[in-house]
Amino acid sequence: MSTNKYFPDIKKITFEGPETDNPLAFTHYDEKRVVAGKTMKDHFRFAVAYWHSFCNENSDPFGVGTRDFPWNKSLDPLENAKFRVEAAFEFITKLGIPYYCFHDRDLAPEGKTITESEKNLSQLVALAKEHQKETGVKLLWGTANLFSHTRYMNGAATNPDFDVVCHAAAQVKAALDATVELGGENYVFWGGREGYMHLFNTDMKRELDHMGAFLRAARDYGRKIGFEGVYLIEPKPMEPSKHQYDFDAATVIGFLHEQDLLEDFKLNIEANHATLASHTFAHDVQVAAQAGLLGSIDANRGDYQNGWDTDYFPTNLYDAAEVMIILLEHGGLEPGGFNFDAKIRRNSTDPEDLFVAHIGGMDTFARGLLIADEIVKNSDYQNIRYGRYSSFDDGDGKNFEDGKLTLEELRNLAIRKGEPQKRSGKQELLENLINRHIR
Ligand code: XLS
Ligand code: NI
Ligand code: NI
Repeated sequence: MSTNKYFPDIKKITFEGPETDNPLAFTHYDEKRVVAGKTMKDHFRFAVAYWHSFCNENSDPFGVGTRDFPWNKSLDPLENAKFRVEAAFEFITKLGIPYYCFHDRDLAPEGKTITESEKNLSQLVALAKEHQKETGVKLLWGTANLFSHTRYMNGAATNPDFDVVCHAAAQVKAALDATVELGGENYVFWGGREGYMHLFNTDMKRELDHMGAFLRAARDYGRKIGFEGVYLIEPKPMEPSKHQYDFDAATVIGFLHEQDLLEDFKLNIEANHATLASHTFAHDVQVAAQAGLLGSIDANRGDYQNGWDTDYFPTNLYDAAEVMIILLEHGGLEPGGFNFDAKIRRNSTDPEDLFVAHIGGMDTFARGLLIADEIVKNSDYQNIRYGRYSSFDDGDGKNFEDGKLTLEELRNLAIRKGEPQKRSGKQELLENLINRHIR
């Protein structure tokens, strides 16, 4: 373990099982336990989000941050960034989570010039690399923060000003260099400011084409420097822009087709972004998975009453089980994982709260996996769900699926077959069946 300075009261978190009342132990996440042919560790590939856990002091539009950051010891932000790496790796190893994710600006502060920013980042990358080597912790994905700085107020890759696009490219280049240097398995694009506030001042078609050109250039550069991982686009429908271009999974898949990016890109589905788009978490996971494009997951949850990106830690077993069923049916996430893009609440100010929150999230998904495995293996769920389509398995139904029947032929079949029988959709039966397994 790297240090014992920043969370001195916390020992290594271990699995104690469902009966424990120790809040600093796992009840269900047992990294070595094999479920459906894989260890829990490999099913989830859980990651800590550097920004929420180590950069976000929990300020909100109404007040300054409430968290104490013992790693902010210096007046020099670059020095603090070095302490922050130490603190992060202490947390990560104590929690026993195998991965982390960062934005360039989480790891190192922006300098006065592009070159200075690049230097800052490479210093911190070198340090993070040492810690990774020492602890065995790995980088799930890197990304560039193309939304906080004022220069991006009108967009980054979709900015109407070419100079800003160049600046964004410089940042992505450095973030890709950092990701490759640290052995990152994926690279994420979340288009925070890629969208518009009003159509009156926006050439949407041109902006979308610029985004495509930008992503193709980034892809080519990454491949040139040896990035073999997956590029991920993270959909979100609104906030900070009124209308974000990467609205939801279906929109992004259409965009990837149109811009010829399907070979290299997949999706990073965030629970709270799916719900902001008026979908369920499971809906967007399903849309991505059935297209063969489910890359990774940002695990968090929204709030039934609040219409913004609350980024709560996930605690909903029903949602977790539903999503884990989809993952079991579609063969998992690798090289993606479950990144906790989630933050503790503003009034959660004890150092242990960050541990408790992650433990809760990991246990929720571990339970979700156990429930899903039971449902898939030992219930009628799949038979009822997929059995509804059995009339397409052979005969004319199969011919239709294979594109062999014309509209006239279908019409003639309708006459021959007569009025279809009523067939129940069995929704309540399935809902009850799922609930019976949630225990
Ligand atoms: C914000 C996004 C962001 C991305 C990474 O809503 O979820 O955190 O995951 O830029
Ligand atoms: Ni996210
Ligand atoms: Ni989010």
